[in-house]
Amino acid sequence: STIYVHGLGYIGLPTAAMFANYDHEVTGYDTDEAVIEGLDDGNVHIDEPGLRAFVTQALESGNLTVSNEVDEAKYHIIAVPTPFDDETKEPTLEYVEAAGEAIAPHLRPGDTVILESTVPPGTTVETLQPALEQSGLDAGSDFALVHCPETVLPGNIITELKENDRIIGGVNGVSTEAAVRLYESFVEGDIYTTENATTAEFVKLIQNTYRDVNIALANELALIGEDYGIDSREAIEMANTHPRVDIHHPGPGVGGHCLPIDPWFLGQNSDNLDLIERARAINDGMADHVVETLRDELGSLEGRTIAVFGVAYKGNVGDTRQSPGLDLAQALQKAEAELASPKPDGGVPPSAVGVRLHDPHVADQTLDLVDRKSAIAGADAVVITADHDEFEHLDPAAFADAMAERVVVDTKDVLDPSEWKSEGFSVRRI
Ligand code: SAJ
Repeated sequence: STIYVHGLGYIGLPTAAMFANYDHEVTGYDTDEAVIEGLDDGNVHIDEPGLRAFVTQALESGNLTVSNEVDEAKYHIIAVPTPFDDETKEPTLEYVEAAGEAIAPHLRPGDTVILESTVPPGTTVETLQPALEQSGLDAGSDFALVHCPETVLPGNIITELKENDRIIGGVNGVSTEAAVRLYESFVEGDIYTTENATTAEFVKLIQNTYRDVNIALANELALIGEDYGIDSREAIEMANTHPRVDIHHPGPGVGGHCLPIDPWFLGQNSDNLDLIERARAINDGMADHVVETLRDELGSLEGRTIAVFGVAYKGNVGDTRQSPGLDLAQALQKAEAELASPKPDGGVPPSAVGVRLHDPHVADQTLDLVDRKSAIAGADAVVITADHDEFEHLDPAAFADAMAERVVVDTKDVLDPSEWKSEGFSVRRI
């Protein structure tokens, strides 16, 4: 086929289907046999609005096929994961390297290799290029090599794939042009080209870093606002009426597999991260702030039961990677561990904090999720940590009846505070 897509995850799969639905012959490849077998049977393994129908259309047209082997293609698009180790702050680039090594034996003069995975600056040239050049061909002169970062928002992937602008940076001009011609077949936004691949990698990372730092500012303003007893959300909204001000929303922390990670990618080969590292720490600190808010409301957390509504990393998605809701659960459990450690006077440790997790979008069996009713029965507080549509119309009267205490902490501004207050709730917001 014309295009080989390496890695059929939440970027690779929609991208493969997109090219196929725009009349290209596409083969989707993944090292995970289960993914290939599933797609062969028409099962779409990524939870994303509209994706099932979109992929089915591509498969049924015959333009998209899947394979568990790599073969020749005019274009190779690499969309493999680049997981990040939270302890060492190091990315794993071995999947990028492995994709390059898998392509090398099938690479021909005139072919084009495009890296879409998010990577630290320099990866296309320093990691992918040598792997591909094991073919004996040279990047730039024999084959085109390009970084073309994806910028789609989970929850709106298909629309954004088409409508967003694209940044394309090749190892030389010929490479860049080859990729521009390919993406022009479906991209309706503008296509911008950069001087080289490293610049394109950098641009992608600073988009997410900008958002992360901006949210950290919003979170810091929320804490300062509390000191002055003002509603920081209202204040931010007012500030944003200025034509050159665009402060993001505060919340329980920043989750997902992009914003909390990409700033660290930026720091892989630089010692100059300062504000960016502070921003990360501020955002990571929001879970502890929610714990403090609960302590403030409930006195002690000893023996309390807290219902956490939302373990997805944001509203209306089922993805729990770097989830603020789970971070909060962990912070509460840490509070629990502190409480449970033996007292210096040898007294009996107090009883633990109970945490119940509820999320209508998450199917993960390992998480011990409970339904709404079981989550709130006898609970001392409810904390909203994801802005799912389902949470907008919760009935405060039902919560008041079921709960032991009437405390709600809305970290995502989804509830109408006056409705809850009229049912006797103490309502805290971030
Ligand atoms: N969040 C806030 N306050 C806000 C906005 C978001 O606390 O004002 C939180 C969310 O609740 C969530 C986290 O930030 O926990 C990230 O959510 P998000 O919607 O900002 O972004 P992602 O991670 O779903 O997708 C981002 C997008 N990047 C930008 O908007 C610059 C998307 O366009 C990228 O393609 C994606 O990262 C990616 O793959 O890099």
